[in-house]
Amino acid sequence: MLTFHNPLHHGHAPVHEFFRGERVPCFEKPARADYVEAALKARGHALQAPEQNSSAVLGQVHAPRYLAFLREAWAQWLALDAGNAACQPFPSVWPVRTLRSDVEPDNFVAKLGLYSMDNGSPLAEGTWVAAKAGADAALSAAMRVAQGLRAAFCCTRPPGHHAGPDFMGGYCFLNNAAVAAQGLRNAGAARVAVLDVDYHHGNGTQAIFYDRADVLFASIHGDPRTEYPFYLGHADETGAGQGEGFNLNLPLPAGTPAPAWFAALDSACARIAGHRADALVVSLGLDTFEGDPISRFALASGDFFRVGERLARLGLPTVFVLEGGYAAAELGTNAVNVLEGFEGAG
Ligand code: OKP
Ligand code: ZN
Repeated sequence: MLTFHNPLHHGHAPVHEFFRGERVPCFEKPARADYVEAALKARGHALQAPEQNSSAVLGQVHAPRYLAFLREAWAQWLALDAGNAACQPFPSVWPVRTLRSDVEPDNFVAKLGLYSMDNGSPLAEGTWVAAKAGADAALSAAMRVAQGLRAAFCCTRPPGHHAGPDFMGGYCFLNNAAVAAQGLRNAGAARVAVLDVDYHHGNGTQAIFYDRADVLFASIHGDPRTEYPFYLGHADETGAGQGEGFNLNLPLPAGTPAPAWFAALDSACARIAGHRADALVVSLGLDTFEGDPISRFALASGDFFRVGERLARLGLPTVFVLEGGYAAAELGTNAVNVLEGFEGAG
């Protein structure tokens, strides 16, 4: 499958995240994408550098002040205190209910709270450059599909589906799947569907398209009562305004075995077929794998071929965008199994 990779992802390499207040090594690490690239090459899939500039499309899915913040973030962090080059920034204050989020403070770590949904999305020196190149790769895949290719894959990190209109979160900064979907709309697709199969609900993608009828968002994920992102992803979130009926959440309990997961995939595919979409974007998280260290579904490596086969049966031009998956050494096998399952059923 034609794959656009992110040649700049290594610049996003924060050292630690927090678990129960303690520093632990980042789960979302450069080796993840390296493993996927290695598996793609080993199995004969060509890798290409991004060939589109996503700046304009980013402006359609993210708020201008958030994009400006992210672009300047590392420089502002360095300017805050001497010695910050060797440290990781951490938000100081989050503007929760009753606090104002319309006024952007000057203090960088306060601003970081304004634009963060969690304490677990560390910034590094190369975060903006890496995230921007990933969005460029996602748009590149979408444009090839818009031009008639059956399918393309965007192999990138950091992931994107938790990043909302004006916030980062869950290791995500720019919403690559939203960029792909909006790019397809701009290129003439009247209706687009985004299917998110990552273990974690794609709250950012849902938020970006929640009041729109042109982009259907469907997601299969761990029940937010017990799983990240906790504050979105329930079944009663069906869309708002014009977008009412164009959001489908299929939360499943942690520990759900593969057969029930595939039944949910059938339900999501039925809804997507009903949307009469012109194109499909798949937020391809592989953390549904039984060996994932931070997730609790039970797909085996061989099951991922069936995921690709089922998606191919929708018969839609399809853009795959890499999201999560933290069993790094198996990530490449699992990702390429989906892509080859899709191509084999094509
Ligand atoms: C991103 B994606 C584990 C903390 C997990 C957030 C998980 C984000 C997942 N100790 N924190 O959807 O795969
Ligand atoms: Zn995930």
